[in-house]
Amino acid sequence: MRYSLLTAAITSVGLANAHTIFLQIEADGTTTPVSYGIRTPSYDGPITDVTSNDVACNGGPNPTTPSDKIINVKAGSTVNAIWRHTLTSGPGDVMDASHLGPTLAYLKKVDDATTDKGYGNGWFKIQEDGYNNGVWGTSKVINNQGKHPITIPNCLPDGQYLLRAEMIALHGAGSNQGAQLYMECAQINISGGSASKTPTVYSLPGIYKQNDPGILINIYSMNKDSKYTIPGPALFTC
Ligand SMILES: [Cu+2]
Repeated sequence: MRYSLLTAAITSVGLANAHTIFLQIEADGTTTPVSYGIRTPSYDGPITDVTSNDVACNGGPNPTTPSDKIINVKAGSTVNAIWRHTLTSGPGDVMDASHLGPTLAYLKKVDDATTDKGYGNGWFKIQEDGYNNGVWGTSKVINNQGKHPITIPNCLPDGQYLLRAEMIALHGAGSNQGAQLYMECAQINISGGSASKTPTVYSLPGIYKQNDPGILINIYSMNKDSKYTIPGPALFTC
């Protein structure tokens, strides 16, 4: 009872004003302007239906604005996806601390990053940070001024990709469609890669199921030694 009351209280706060948007990239020492090369919505709400096309690059209930810009990224470098509560928030306002869960990142090779719809086949996971020693991946991003580090693999073919950065908030995930998925897609051009490995690719929607153990979960029954199963396919590595 105690847990469910707590969950309900936190969930209502989360619905009101505690969401987040991936709106900038820091690459090679430069931080892009807000929404530059990233399809950002003006409303910061989550996607909760993991079977919807909107789970790829947001949209639907949160319409996104297209961008004709592409962000250059070096293969093998670590970039930061930068998250903020709203399009005008500062680094001290990333996401409400109640929003506990994993961080993830995916790539999709595309012909034209400015026009590819995003949803469908072609995605592979390049970063994940779940629950370690009682600390969630999202807490690290909140405590790191919204910076979500993502290493671009050095073994991919050069060219245009969509980079999908994601945070999944599990504060209300004990009930069906209670997990809050936050994601945006950045339009990037990778250069300097060795093109020596081909990733196995997956479909978005498709990689998540509503009852995945990392999606449908009561996090309030966990302790610091609990194991958490990060959703989605295995991590691609070079
Ligand atoms: Cu929220």
